[in-house]
Amino acid sequence: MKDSQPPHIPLIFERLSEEEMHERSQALLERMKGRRSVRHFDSAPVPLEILRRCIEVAGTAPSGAHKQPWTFCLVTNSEVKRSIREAAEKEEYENYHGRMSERWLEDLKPFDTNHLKPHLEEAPALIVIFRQSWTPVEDGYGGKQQHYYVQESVGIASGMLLNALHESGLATLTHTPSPMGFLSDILGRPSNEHAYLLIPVGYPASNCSVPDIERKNLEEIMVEIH
Ligand code: IYR
Repeated sequence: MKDSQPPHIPLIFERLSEEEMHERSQALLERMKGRRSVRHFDSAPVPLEILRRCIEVAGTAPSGAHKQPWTFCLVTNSEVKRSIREAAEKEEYENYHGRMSERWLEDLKPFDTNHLKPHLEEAPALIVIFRQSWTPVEDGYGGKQQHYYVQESVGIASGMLLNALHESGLATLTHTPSPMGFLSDILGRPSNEHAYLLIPVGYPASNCSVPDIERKNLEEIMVEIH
């Protein structure tokens, strides 16, 4: 059994004044209140370097045993986007015409969604997040390195990606066509990976509108125990 400790290094941490903490958290709240899911994109291209940097931000997320169990596929190729749209619409047609409950369809009415997904072609970029349940180990026997808390880890990284993209001036949609197996086929991902989230990214179309919905206020989402 190994008893050696991995090397530790001093933490770099800047302790801010309370005033600065207030300013920063308030400014972030105002920015984040403006984030909306967008379903109508301008087809103008977005700088790839920004997208890559945002994915790098997502890759700073914490993960179970630091396994970093994620792969981000950045897609701008029109033919690949079209294939993804066609496959997503096929699945969504089944969802909207039988697989989703009446109650579910009722709950979705304010969002004006249906099985048609033009945003998958209109958005200049799609980021498909894959979760890795394990990684292959080079032991000559087809070994597998197990991953832990994969859903939680990839969920956190996805949230950080949405935040980074919004902060960088881009609009997103968190899209979960279901089932998502077609994304592995189209993007040629290995069997240890499963599609987790499909995120169209771009600028909103000039005539873009969003549902007039309200967020729960702080009192509704928090209980305090002091
Ligand atoms: N995946 C379908 C349906 C859908 C489900 C939920 I929950 C939403 O918040 C929005 C849509 C679709 O993308 O249309």
